[in-house]
Amino acid sequence: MLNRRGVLAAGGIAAGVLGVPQLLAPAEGHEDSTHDVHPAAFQESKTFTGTKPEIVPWTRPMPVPPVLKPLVSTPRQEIYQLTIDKTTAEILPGLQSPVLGYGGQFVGPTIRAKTGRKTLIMFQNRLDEPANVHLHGGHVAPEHDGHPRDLIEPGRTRLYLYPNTQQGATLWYHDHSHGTEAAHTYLGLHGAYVVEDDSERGLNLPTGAYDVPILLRDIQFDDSGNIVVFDDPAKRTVVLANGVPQPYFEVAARKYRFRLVNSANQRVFHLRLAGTPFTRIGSDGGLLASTTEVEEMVLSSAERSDIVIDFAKYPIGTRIVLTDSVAGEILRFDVVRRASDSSRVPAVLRPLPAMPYSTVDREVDLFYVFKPNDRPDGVINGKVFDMDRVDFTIKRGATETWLIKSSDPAGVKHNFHMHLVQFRVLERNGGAPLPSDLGLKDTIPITAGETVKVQATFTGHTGRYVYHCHFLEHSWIGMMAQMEIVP
Ligand SMILES: [Cu+2]
Repeated sequence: MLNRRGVLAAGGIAAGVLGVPQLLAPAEGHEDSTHDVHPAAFQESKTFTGTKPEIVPWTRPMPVPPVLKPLVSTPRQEIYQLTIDKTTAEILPGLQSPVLGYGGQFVGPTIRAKTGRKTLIMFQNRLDEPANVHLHGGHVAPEHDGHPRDLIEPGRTRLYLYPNTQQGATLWYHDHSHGTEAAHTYLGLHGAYVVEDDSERGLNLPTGAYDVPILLRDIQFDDSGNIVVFDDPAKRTVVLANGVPQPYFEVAARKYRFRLVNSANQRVFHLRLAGTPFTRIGSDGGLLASTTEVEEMVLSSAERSDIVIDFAKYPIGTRIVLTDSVAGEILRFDVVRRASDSSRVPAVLRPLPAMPYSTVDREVDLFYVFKPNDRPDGVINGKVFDMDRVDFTIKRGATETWLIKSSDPAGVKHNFHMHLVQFRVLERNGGAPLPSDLGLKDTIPITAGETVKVQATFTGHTGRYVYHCHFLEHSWIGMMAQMEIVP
């Protein structure tokens, strides 16, 4: 069912022992004894044999992924070409690690789309195994959604059409190929996709060079500096900001909009900013109704948060460090120069769409099923993902309330991502939503014992889409299900 071949097939990339139970998190007393892939096969692909270079904090700048240039640009559509490559990246200083990358870049180029103008991207798969592309948070037709069954075979190309009929938002694109999505995304197939929206111009938020995506993720290296693909996620202790560990980012003393994306396979960031609150303006699906201050920003895998930091309040020479409760210091902003600034951060941003009356209630339960002498299954409502099974049939246009819960016996953290729609969190554990639940959402964290009530309206497209835990090693072992939107 699950294809492990792909884990290997990232050729030339070292991986650790396929300790799947550790990978899946803390299952006390669970013994792992079976592997579909012999660990020796991983060891053979190790590239580096010396000593892992030391990361010296704040010695390298944070790169800003370049914006992809269209081949054709008209007011109605833009056409792009992008490869899916094996490549290398200097993640540890002085070592070129074998990775995967869109356009040959470890953090893929940023695609800047516009509400009301189509984006067409011809992806060419230059890997030795199937891959595909999912626009996370995108409202797209099923054949362009990167459904796990829709693969781009090696050497082939596939055209993806993104209609951009949704409001401005920070989305991202990553691999979603069946059985290999976790390895591919971890090894580098991820990039930002920003939907710009002319209707937001009047707000006068920071733009241009002052609007910067920051993709945060983690990675594990062995003692020689080889990337470890599948081991205990707690060992993914190296946190990257746009592909570099502990970089600095030089800023002018003015306002910046940062689009934070948690692109880690399975991690919940708890971010803080040098004792000052974050000024939060956007979530997964676009702007919040109003600007919100938060002391700590919780961001689980695949969630996004747009923030504004006004560096004008700091003297030149000030250094402001972004920290995570587990990883510690991950990124430093260095205020290096003065700059004029006519941008603003309005208190009121954009009203959220009205919520229609919900007519259908559903329940979704994410958990593990542990088995003796085997890896656990990830299940939703007791079932392992089956591409040929439709779990929920939904009438197009319907508004539904889903109770998302996790009765996980091992107390494992999960999260939940629904394709096609942006939903709203109505309640968490019977009470008010968390600050991180505000606005339009497509992904939320869900810890064992929690219940989260969300509401979604399934407008537009018909067809089959998946919903799943976005801890990608969890969806990889089955914690995914399928809905079909019918006319
Ligand atoms: Cu999970």
